[in-house]
Amino acid sequence: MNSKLLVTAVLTFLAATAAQATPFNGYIVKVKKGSNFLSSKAVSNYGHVTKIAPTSFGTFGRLETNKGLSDKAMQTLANNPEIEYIEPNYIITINSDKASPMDAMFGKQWGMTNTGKNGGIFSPGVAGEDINVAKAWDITKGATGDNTVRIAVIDTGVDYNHPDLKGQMDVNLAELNGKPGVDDDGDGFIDDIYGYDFANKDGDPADGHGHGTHCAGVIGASHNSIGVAGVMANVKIVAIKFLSDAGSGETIDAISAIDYGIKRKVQVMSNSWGGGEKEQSLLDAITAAEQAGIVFVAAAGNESSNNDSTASYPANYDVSNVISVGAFTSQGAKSSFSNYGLKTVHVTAPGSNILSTTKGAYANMSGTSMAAPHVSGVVGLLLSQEPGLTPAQVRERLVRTSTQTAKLKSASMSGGRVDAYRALMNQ
Ligand SMILES: [Ca+2]
Ligand SMILES: [Ca+2]
Ligand SMILES: [Ca+2]
Repeated sequence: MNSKLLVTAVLTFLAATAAQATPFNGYIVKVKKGSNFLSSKAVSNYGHVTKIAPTSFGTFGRLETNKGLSDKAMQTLANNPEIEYIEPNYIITINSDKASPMDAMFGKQWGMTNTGKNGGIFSPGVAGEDINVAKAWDITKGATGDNTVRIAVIDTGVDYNHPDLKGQMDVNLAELNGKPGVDDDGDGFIDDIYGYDFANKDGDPADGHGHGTHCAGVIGASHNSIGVAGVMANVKIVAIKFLSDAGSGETIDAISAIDYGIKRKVQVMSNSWGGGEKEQSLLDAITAAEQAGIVFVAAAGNESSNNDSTASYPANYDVSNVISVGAFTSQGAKSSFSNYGLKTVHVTAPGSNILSTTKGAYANMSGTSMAAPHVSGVVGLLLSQEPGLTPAQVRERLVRTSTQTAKLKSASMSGGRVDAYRALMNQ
């Protein structure tokens, strides 16, 4: 009787964590009267009890683990006759201040919150030169994103098993629960659970390079107490690989990648790649995405050149859904490598010395490649709040609500840096 209730409680908790990653520190275990489970050897199979609270309404322990508990471990503990229940030990903050993510490395993410000290070894940074996203997260509705927003990372793949990304992926359940080697959902792609790999023509978009995983982390690394925090706490990332593990690819595969994103009904495509000349096929693919209402965010390029006079593709395709993104440093200046252009680069975002997820780890990377996913994340936040916006309206909003600065005046059309808070508030 009792155990049935406990199982329900566990399942409720699992559903809750899937919906939103609320930060917590270990687990609260309530033991039954007279139990010495908290000081027993059995508990060490799961972690360490670092706090015991004996109260008038029962005895509770804080169980800390290195990696969190698996669903199976939660179930086993919930079924233990000595335990009344187990649940996450949520972090509680005062209501008047912003709820900063508790992620261990968040303090190093200057692009999210620039403290003037976290810009890196060579440049401590200037406080406030960031995308103002912590303030955006304070707005209640849609402020940390929405699980209905799907963002395609079109790149070298994504490490979908990364502890900071595995809960953030868009999972094709028909394939997950289907048969290997069979196209279970009949979409034309075999075993495409997390996305697809157009470089190797298979259903596994794992990232052998690290670049795509870095971009994915900027957009949506889990707000979970470990590692880094993405612009969006709630998001569904689709991994679309067309660049090889060496970091290069072909247009033919790029257009397949875009087509696949349209089929997966993503709202945003994040593109941190470029090269080649103007091509009709790529223009057609981007136009098809536009007609499907998809925002196409593109890195402006890393040649330090003016895109108004020397076009960089795909950023320079003149389609209303393309948002071309240049990069700025922790000092608020245009990154030296970043392309610029008052007419053809729309906005700028953090791109120098950016900490994010990489293949099984974390690393700093620099490039307009890092700036673009910051913008993809902000677009995701905006579409969570206002799902009816057209790509052209999204672009106009980001340009108009950017915070203008003297240092970025001639870097892009916006004359400043993307501001998540102002974009969401439309001010
Ligand atoms: Ca399929
Ligand atoms: Ca299958
Ligand atoms: Ca995290």
